[in-house]
Amino acid sequence: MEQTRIILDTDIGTYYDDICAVLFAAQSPELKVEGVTTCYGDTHLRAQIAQKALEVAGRTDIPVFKGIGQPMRGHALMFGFEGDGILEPGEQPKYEDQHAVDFIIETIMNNPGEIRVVTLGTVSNVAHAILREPKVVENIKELIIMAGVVIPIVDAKGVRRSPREEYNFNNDAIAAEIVLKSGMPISYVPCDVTLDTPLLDGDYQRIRDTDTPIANLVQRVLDIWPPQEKLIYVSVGIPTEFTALWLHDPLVVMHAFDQTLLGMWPLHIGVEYPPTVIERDMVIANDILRTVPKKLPPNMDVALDVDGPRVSSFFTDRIVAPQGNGLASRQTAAGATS
Ligand SMILES: [Ca+2]
Repeated sequence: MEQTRIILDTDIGTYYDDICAVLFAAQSPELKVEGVTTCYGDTHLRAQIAQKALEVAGRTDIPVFKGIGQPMRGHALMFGFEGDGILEPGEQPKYEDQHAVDFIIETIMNNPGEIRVVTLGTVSNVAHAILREPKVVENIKELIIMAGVVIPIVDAKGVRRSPREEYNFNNDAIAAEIVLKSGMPISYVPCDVTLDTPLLDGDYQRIRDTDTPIANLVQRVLDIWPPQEKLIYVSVGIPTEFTALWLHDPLVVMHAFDQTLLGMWPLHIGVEYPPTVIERDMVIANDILRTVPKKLPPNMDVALDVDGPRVSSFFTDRIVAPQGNGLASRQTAAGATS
């Protein structure tokens, strides 16, 4: 089996779904994860969290690199649970010395046409890689982005679930603009689509019923989320209750090697900064990056629909599988024949 080679770029620690994506990737023999790179805010802490997740998964063969924490404009607003339930007090997992941007450039340029980069947070590291070595644009196989909004959706309670000020892009909007306009081959998976991938109750129960280090770690992280979600919403003036455990980030990792889950359409996505009503903060902002479909020649492939139930079961199958999910035996078998 030929493996899909990816770099996983993540703001692991803010929400629950990045660590779920890292563990899903670690448990997927279809993938050769060249490295995990961290973005946004305290990228040192995030690298430690990623390293710990890979240790739990028995995948210390995957190197972890600290990336860019500060957006090109403004400041990183840290929120979320940032490692609670993952790192023990005082625990300091050791990751690589090389910088994430150097690693991304080196890996792409040494393997032209081979490497997919999957971004699960800000696209700061990719933007810096483009600025430092513009040839990554023509040498990357594909950039798969989980970010932004194409068609905002409002739930039955009138709460806008996919806000125009979506955070992965707007936590470093200049980086997002550089990447979206770069000409890289892009698969764009906006959060209005990933919001169709709740972890279903039966699958959540399968994780609870599984007593392995990986399943236990996922359960600890998922258990922390509902009160966090409530605090995040109430802090911006929207009373809400727990909604769902969406599998935003695991979904885009799946798409790297299984293109049957998402309906992808060639579209032109423009980048604009029109005055934007931010209902959550009750202000109008002039610096919010919006991604808007245009009736122009396509510039990327855009996800417009998803098989949500299959995402939930696929994710769960990998999380409840034994550590390594047969990966070592498959690698040995591949090595024996080469
Ligand atoms: Ca993320």
